Amino acid sequence: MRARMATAMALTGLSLMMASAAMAQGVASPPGTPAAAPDSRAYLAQPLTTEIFLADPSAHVFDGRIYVYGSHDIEAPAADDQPGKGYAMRDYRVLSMRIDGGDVRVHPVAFAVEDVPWADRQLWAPDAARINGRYQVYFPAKDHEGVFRIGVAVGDRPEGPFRPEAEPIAGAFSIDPGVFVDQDGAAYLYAGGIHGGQLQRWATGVYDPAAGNTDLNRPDDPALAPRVARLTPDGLALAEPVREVLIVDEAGKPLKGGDLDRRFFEAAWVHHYGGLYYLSYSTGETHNIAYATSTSPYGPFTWRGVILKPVEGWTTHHSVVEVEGRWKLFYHDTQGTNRNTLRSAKWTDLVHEADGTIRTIDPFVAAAP
Ligand code: FUB
Repeated sequence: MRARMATAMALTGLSLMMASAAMAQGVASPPGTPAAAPDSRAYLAQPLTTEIFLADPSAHVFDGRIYVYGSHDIEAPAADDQPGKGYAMRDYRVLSMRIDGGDVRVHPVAFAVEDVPWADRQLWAPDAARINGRYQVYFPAKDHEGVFRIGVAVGDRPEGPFRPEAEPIAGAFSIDPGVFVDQDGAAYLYAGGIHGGQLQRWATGVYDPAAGNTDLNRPDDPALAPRVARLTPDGLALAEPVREVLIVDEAGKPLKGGDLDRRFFEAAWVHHYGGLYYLSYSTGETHNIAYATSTSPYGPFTWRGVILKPVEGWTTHHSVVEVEGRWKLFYHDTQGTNRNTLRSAKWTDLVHEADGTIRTIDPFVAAAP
């Protein structure tokens, strides 16, 4: 908790991230400049690369190599006229590395906002999947009316380049797409994020800007939930209307909007382990990566606990991936920058316990004496 105090004190939600760049203390170190962890602690892991800033890491293993798809963070002018405006990413870069973490490569621009006819700005957290032998990147961006939509871009190689489709995916909206390919080959698109991610504006199924920049402001009602839909076999469209992914407590009751320690904020990710589907996500202003389990990819998912305690920086976003029999957590923090919008991707081991829970990870360790 103390780790992000410098920035979190002034922030209450992604809706205020437009202010974050302006208020952030300190100057970004150029990539390559290491930094000490706060409070005499040490970071659990180091950035995968210091060549660029890469956030929201979605990792996949393709043909024996790890590929990390993430947001390419850049220095952007701060502004406070729009939630999240400081997160002004303009292109995607893919990182790849050997299974053991060696031979890290940052590949050339995979595609840029100029390549996407429908998109205007803010290429936020992407994911990728291999479907029918092609590599497809799913990504959110604001359209020319300022509405977050989700697009797909297709390539022949895992590192790109990718050709964006001319239109966003019909029926998909908000941010943070995550694609889960089940054992039977069916692919599911999860998405959503409240506050700057605009999910609250889709509560009725129709976009309503009057719903504002936070949530529904109904703390005793069920929380806003991520959306899911099965994809068509080519992965380019939804095969069905999106539905809500319900997250419930131990008694089967939906988590409430005011349950800030447990309710969904953004960054939905699904993996399958030991016969269960695991949905993990950021809790936003409480800065945890939480998880819930289900026997169906559609849910309902029952809240189980915390995978990752708060990292340095306001946002937290992750992926959970099996790498040749060992499970890994990919995540990000603001090591070396003290800027919420300049983040670096990291990885560490993740342990599934025998009872189906996941061992909680602390992104800090005690510093050596
Ligand atoms: O990187 C921009 C946004 O910040 C992502 O879409 C969210 O998940 C948060 O990490």
